[in-house]
Amino acid sequence: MPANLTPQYYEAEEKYRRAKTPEERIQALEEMLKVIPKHKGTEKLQGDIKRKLARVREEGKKKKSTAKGHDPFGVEKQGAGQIVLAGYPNSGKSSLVTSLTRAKLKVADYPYTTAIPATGMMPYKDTWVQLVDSPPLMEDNVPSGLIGTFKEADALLIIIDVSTAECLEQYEGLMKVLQEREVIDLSEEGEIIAPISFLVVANKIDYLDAEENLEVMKELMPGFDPLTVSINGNGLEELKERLYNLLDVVRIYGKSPDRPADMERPFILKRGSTVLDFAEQVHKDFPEQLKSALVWGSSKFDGQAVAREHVLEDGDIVELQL
Ligand SMILES: Nc1nc2c(ncn2[C@@H]2O[C@H](COP(=O)(O)OP(=O)(O)OP(=O)(O)O)[C@@H](O)[C@H]2O)c(=O)[nH]1
Ligand SMILES: [Mg+2]
Repeated sequence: MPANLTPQYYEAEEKYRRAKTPEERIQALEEMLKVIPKHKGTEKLQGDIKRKLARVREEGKKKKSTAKGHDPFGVEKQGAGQIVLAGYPNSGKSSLVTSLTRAKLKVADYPYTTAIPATGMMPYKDTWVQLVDSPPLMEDNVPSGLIGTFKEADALLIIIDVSTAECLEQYEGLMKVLQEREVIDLSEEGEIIAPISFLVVANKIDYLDAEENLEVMKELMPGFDPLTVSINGNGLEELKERLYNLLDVVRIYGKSPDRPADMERPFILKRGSTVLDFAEQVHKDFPEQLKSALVWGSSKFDGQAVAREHVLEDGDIVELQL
């Protein structure tokens, strides 16, 4: 018997898919049970949802009871992507996250202020990028768990403090430890071939000797040309853009037939994703049901029917026809 699921049901299921916390998951599953059409054709699905609900409630309880064993270095991803900061003590990691997000983090003029990762959400265009502040990293001081945080990230932001003449040692030290721990890789020519995308910034450029320190570094390392920033505003707008670009994603807006597109909450997909990838993200059953899709943006004309393999571009509006 066909399930004949309603738009309300798919909406609730989408909420479930997008849920970040056990509480949100429970709420969405409860809603799915409430709105699912009650007939023979949905009995199996109702059973599945009930079992899922029981499992998520159980996991929620367990999580609470083992809260002490929570791993602070396993940072749950949120928003369009996760970027983790890496830098020497006192280089300005917490200050930068504070400047770019609304997070309130401890900043101090002494080293080793930050002991565990902390997050902040950076608004960019109509989406958010998650920034993760981290405890300091040095060759002889690698906080246990931090390498795992780097490897799980979508990208890294490497901070060099150019207010000090030791900025070159900082850069070399960071690169060495990241390479030794296989977060990044170096080619035989010494070029960075990182499996993870990253950006290097020279922070504290507002300091008196900063420009000079950076010049010395550039002379010693031809080709080295980091973005210069300072927490009082230098380069921060460009930094936001470069951070977002590191994620290499596109924003796609969903449209239901006979309704205007939802321009408030874009779906985030890796650049190069197709209509089929989009359908999969909206609902796991959609790729199978997909008959065609209408696209506004990357198509030749607005509302053009395109193939499943059509590559979507940033800002596209897509109406899936099932
Ligand atoms: N003038 C100036 N000061 C900065 C800048 N960035 C950070 N600072 C100062 O540098 C000091 C260290 O900043 P933090 O943000 O705590 O540095 P951190 O890298 O998080 O330090 P740890 O947590 O110890 O690793 C603070 O006194 C900040 O106010 C900057 O761009 N310009
Ligand atoms: Mg800090």
